[in-house]
Amino acid sequence: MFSFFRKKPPAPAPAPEAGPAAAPAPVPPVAPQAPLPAVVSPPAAPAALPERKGWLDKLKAGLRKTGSSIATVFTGTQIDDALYEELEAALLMADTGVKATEHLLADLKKRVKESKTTDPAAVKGLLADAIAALLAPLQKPLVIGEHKPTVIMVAGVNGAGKTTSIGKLTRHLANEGASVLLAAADTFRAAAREQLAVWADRNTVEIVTQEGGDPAAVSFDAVSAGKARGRDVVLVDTAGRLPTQLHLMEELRKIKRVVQKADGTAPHEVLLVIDGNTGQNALTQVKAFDEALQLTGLVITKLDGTAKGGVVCAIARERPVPIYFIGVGEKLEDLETFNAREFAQALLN
Ligand SMILES: Nc1nc2c(ncn2[C@@H]2O[C@H](COP(=O)(O)OP(=O)(O)OP(=O)(O)O)[C@@H](O)[C@H]2O)c(=O)[nH]1
Ligand SMILES: [Mg+2]
Repeated sequence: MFSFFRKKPPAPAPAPEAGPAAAPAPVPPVAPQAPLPAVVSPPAAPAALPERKGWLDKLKAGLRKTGSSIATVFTGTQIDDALYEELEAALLMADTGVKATEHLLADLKKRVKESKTTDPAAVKGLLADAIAALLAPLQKPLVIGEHKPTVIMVAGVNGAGKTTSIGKLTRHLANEGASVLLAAADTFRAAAREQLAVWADRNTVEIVTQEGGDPAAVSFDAVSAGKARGRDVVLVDTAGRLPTQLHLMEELRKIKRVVQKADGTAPHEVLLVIDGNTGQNALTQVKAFDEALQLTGLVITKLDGTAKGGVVCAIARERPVPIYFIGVGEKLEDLETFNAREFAQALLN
């Protein structure tokens, strides 16, 4: 289950100033809607639910494909320098990065000392604690309903899984009774618009699209339409780009500015989607997109593949942007909320 929760809609925002884009198509006025019911998913402990367990197994299987050598470090009989050296190598191999690895080793040694354990198997449990503590600040629910609409802008490099994640997210939001409007701001490729339209179709939500249009103009229209039609969520899908493509990064900043012109409080969330298989480069992406857009959250996809997962520790240590969701497959249901403890356990599986 998703830990979305909704708060009461805020007081109406002041009318926006005229936007730079062509005036959006007139939208019929709608009667004010009743506030959405508060949906607060049960906190933590969902591991017993079969659905979540299935997801956890997928994550474990995915992380295990790396030949996960972290767990094998603890099969010996002694806690000695060799164990810590082996662990250091295993963490580095799993893309944890130098800084997070150093932090985890120091924290682990402290925990071992405090617990006075002499059993390597117990050290594994203590490492899980250390990783869970490191990752805890990244565990944060995506809040829907504080603003109407909640405008979520989605960015990332090519093929990271942006459009797929938007589709999955839309389905979960729709399941919770939220009305969703999609903005096809990836106007580069006709295929991209069509792909999003398929997701919109599957989820019976609306889509704002504009053939060959300007991504910022499409976003402006979508946010304006979302406001006028009283939608709960507007999701803006953008085209993939590398942080080194400076003009394309500037284009993202423009989309963000224009969205803000359509709604002074938006975007409420700026998400970066990262392919879990990107290794240490994922951290570079987080830093670059964060500097350009001030990210509010991350989605890490393809953790069912050969992802090593350790990079999540590097992100926690060096650029702790919350991870709202993780993707563990291509199907609609293969998106889950991030749980620090579960992830730590899956990493050491
Ligand atoms: N195995 C797996 N595949 C995924 C996951 N998320 C996305 N994919 C696949 O990754 C590929 C790219 O996904 P898209 O959603 O099109 O990626 P995108 O970021 O929108 O790509 P561009 O718009 O071209 O930049 C597709 O084949 C998806 O099915 C996941 O969690 N697991
Ligand atoms: Mg896409």
